[in-house]
Amino acid sequence: MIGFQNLIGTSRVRRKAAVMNSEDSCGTLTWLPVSNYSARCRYIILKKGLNIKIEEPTNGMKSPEHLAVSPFGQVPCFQMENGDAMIESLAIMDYLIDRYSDVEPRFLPATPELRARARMICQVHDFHCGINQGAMYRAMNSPADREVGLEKIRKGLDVIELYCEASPFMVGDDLSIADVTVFASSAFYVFMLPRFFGWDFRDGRPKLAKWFEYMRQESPEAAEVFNTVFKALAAWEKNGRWERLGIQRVPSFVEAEHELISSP
Ligand SMILES: N[C@@H](CCC(=O)N[C@@H](CS)C(=O)NCC(=O)O)C(=O)O
Repeated sequence: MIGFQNLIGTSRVRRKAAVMNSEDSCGTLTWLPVSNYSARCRYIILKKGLNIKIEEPTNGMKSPEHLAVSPFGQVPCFQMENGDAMIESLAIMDYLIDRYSDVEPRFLPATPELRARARMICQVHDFHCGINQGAMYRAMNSPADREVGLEKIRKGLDVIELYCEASPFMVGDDLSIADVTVFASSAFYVFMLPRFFGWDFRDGRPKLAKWFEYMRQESPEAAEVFNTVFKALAAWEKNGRWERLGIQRVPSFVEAEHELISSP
């Protein structure tokens, strides 16, 4: 079991004393380092400085132990203080934001309109980019199917570009679930798209490019979340994941030093 305090010790977050000092954890997040959906929950946990245990599935994703708390055999899932388990990362994020609404940052834009827009961006991400993300790293029936999936991700990103304010956040003046969601997945886009498919998610999307430059430096927690996913993908590549799929690195791809984020 890894408490976040063991992973990162330099949070500038203002914390509620009861949350910081409690010996008892306020729940358990089950995750995998490569999981972007887990990463967005973890971002909130780290930024708020919550005393939540973070652990990997007991005996693997499809074990009876994990299926008992996560019926689809997926991550993330969250076990609350009262023992109830919940799945679906958006719901977990909502719960953490609501339950710890008095702990900064609140992840709530200032008005109902902005809050609705933040959630809309999350849902555009989930229903267009997230649902098709396997096209970047899973076996598909054919190269044409893979291209269809990638095209849907492109279209989802185009729509997110439309709504992104880059102010510097996605929406309004505050960090929100929209930033957390797209930033967690940006580790996927930065790692996989240029290496294996020859495009950059920022190209032709100036607001997303500006927003990403800000988010890269947003906080040590943001950097930690991004780098964890990125390094897990690098381990996948080292283990031959894309070779086994018959996908080679794009010959012109040049590894850039600044892809991993140095902690601000
Ligand atoms: N809608 C779910 C999606 C969760 C999901 O797809 N998790 C991935 C990891 S990022 C997973 O567990 N994949 C393994 C599988 O589906 O077998 C959520 O938002 O939590």
